[in-house]
Amino acid sequence: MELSALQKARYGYKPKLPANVSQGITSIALKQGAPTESIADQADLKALFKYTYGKPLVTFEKGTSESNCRTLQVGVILSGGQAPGGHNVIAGLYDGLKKGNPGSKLYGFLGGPSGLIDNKSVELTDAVIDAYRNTGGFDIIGSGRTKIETPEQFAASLETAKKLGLNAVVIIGGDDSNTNAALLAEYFLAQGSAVQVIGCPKTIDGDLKNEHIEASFGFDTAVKTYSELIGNIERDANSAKKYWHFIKLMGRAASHIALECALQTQPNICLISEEVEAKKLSLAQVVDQICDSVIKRAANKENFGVVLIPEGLVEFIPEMEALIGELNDVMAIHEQDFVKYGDFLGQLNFLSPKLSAPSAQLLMTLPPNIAKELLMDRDPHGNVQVSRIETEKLLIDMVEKRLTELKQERAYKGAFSPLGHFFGYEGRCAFPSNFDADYCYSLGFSAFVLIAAGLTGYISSVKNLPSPPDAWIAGGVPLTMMMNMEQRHGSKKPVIKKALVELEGAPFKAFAAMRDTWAVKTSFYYPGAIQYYGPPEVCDQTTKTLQLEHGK
Ligand code: FBP
Repeated sequence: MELSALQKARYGYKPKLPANVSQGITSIALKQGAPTESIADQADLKALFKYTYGKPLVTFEKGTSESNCRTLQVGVILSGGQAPGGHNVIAGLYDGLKKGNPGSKLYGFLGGPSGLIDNKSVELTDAVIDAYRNTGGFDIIGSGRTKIETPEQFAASLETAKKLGLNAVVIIGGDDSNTNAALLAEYFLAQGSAVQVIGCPKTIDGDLKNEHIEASFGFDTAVKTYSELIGNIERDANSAKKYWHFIKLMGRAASHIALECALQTQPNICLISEEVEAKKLSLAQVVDQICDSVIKRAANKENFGVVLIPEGLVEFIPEMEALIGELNDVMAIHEQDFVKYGDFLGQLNFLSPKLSAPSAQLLMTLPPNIAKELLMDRDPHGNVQVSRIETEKLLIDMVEKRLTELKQERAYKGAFSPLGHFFGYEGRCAFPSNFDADYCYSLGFSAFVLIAAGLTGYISSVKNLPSPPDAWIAGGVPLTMMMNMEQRHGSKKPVIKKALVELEGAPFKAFAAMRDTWAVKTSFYYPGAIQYYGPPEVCDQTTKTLQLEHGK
């Protein structure tokens, strides 16, 4: 295959490592902290995770550790949606293993967790790894969303690990996949197996973060890619002065992507799902908020603008949230019968009587395309596939109708030509930014050290991210520490808590301080494309979210 000039150049990029893992391989020693507790539901989680609950936080320090030179066999899985930098996690893990002992082996499970269940893997060699260094995508081994959940699947996973003689499995995934990693670690120990399980924090959504995991990888590159596109659209809007662009942005439940893109591009409106929920705003109130900006801008003869919409919005509008929650439970409980209905009307008639009266009424009054999208398959973790719900079209439709009403009420005379966009897949496989290239490589290398130290049930962590990489601190966080109990598929399950946008957090406050101005006055900001080569202020800037969260 012919390679692009950038791809060739990126092969030569040498990712930077934190100072606490960049000394000689036998000088990286483990430093243990105090035992930990889960963030909530401690008694339930202690009972469910008898072998892995309460382990200490760990970091690495200068010392001696011969165990880093053991011959190890490790399997790696890419799980869930693509995120820029996944290849570098694998490269960092591979380089760590080979530095420790050239006889160590890394196997890549094909197509996500199902590769472990079905024993489908390839050995990753120098040639394979070198062809994917610093590139986007998950195509090195593929990804998938299979959840390891039945007793048979757990047993098959252990069988595969035994057949390959694995010391450890590394699962690179989001909150659900790392929950799966925690369950697998516990299962292996409960079966008397020494196979270790280590997770890595991946997701463009940015919602796998907490005090110890400062960011999930891929967020940096994805938001920079979307912000470039939004900036370009803003400039087009400001040139032609005739369209209102409604841009839905990926991010699933959390609005981190939309918020970061707003901070980078200063659009007229950015809806934040978490605020909509906190203020219990109805769909009509959200629509009025947009109309207010359209009308005020029209008064200034600016019949154009940009609205950012987080893809999970519909799940946070109280009446929609109630409907989706009921649908999730009803569809899980009656799954066998529901799947028999192939057509939308049949499904609607089957489900409606099982819903509360307000939810049934709402489902019936929604535009048919939106109602249809709400009934689509859930993902294997029981989530609505919000990327497939055309919220931007729903809002365009409702804003158009409301503006017609407001022509009299508010003497609105402007023109409204809306265009809908959805940015999601465009950003998930971009060449990783220098930040993501370094961060991911460090996460992979840190995962190797955790394995060499004999740990299981941990997620690889790299902290102090707003500083340059040599000041980063690599280590590990017990997965159970990040868990609580939540309602899933109709019953309470242990899960890693999703980090949603905090309304008291600095990123939201910075946005809230400016949005009234942006809503009326054209204040667009054009960030341009990600730069890989050049001065650090152009190439190595972290996201505004990360900077603001760390008081920068
Ligand atoms: P992960 O949580 O697995 O990282 O996926 C992120 C995401 O890109 C979401 O933003 C989006 O809703 C979803 O994946 C889309 O899923 P799919 O790739 O299955 O269409």
